[in-house]
Amino acid sequence: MLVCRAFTACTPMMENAMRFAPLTAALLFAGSACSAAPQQSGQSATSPAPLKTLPRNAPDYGVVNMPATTGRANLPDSAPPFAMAPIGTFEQPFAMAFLPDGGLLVTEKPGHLKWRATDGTVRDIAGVPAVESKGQGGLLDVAVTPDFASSRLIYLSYAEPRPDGSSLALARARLDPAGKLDGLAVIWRAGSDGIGGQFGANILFAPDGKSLFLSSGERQRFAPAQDLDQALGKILHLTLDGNPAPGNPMAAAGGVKAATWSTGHRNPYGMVFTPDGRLWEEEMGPRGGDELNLVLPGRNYGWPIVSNGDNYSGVPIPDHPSRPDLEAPKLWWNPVISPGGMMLYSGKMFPDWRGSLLIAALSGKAIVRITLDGDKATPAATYAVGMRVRDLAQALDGAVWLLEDGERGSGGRLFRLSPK
Ligand SMILES: [Ca+2]
Ligand SMILES: [Ca+2]
Repeated sequence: MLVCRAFTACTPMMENAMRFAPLTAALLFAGSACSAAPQQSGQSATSPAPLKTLPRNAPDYGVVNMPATTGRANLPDSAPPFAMAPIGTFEQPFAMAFLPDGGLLVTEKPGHLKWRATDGTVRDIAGVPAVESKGQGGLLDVAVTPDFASSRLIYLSYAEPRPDGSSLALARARLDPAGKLDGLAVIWRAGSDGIGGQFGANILFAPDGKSLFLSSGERQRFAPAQDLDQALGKILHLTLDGNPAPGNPMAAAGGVKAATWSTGHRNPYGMVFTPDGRLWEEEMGPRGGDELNLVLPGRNYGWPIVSNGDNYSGVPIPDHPSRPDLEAPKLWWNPVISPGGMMLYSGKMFPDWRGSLLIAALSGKAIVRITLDGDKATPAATYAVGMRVRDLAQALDGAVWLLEDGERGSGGRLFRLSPK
């Protein structure tokens, strides 16, 4: 209850602090004033942190710290080369996806799926599943199938209410042109029901459209990210029906293992395939530990054994170089930027951005642009926009649409970005 109270009563900054903190620290924060949120800046990127103990609810992996010295991606702000036109407002929006005709679907965490038509009118879509709307939970991602024009299928991820808390669920339904979901079916559940935010919940279709990837956050529970029998802190690779995809690294093992693509993630909010077939992923880390990863099948990305950040509770975590057997991030941020959604730009309106990753930064209040060259990622720009950015998407004409984060009771605006 204390955790819930803190989530609902506090400022965006407090929510930021909460999402990094282990539950033990969250309980501490809940009893204090919201203004007592810990500082997110001022931590050296390279100073070695003495290893004391891991959080009490994490196993002691017995590693010794070796500080990370490369890959820190923070840049000074650049002047945005775009103008921002407000074109709508939503209630606690979380994600958006374009339809082939240029219409837009927007999820709102309280459990509403909105359909913005090309003429700008917005209506509610009926038949959305019940969600647990609390903290970072609720109706989360929406994905439009590559063959939507013929199938009219969409996928939704959300916090599903369960007797003992909630579970990340993935559902599929047909979007009737009249504005309702037909044949909604839950095709996958994370299990490990309980409390905790950080669902991840990002849905990405494979380049051939025949399977999908789903990110599943570790829900502030640490150890499950390394437990191969729990679908938390993982990237899953599923068939379009929600079964383990054939050819997965542990396909023969059955259960959660058979569905697992990679392990050791914290709170992965963004995934993108580049045209060369590489899968890039970003995730919210603890204090000073946001990451951009190149995701390879069967690899372990280290959480909570290692992180280039440390816990908000003050407990250090050994940095990635301490365990070279675990995959290090290609880039990391300290101070954190709190990455929300991520997209790959491919349009004509911003020629310089073609092939760049664009990351929505929540606490960073910016669009972060990353250039890619094969398996190398380079920070290119941080465009300060003065608001928490929840998600980004590319419109048919190559404009970038930006969804502002909105707290309970206050709207999150939708903007169209075009060159200045
Ligand atoms: Ca990591
Ligand atoms: Ca660390």
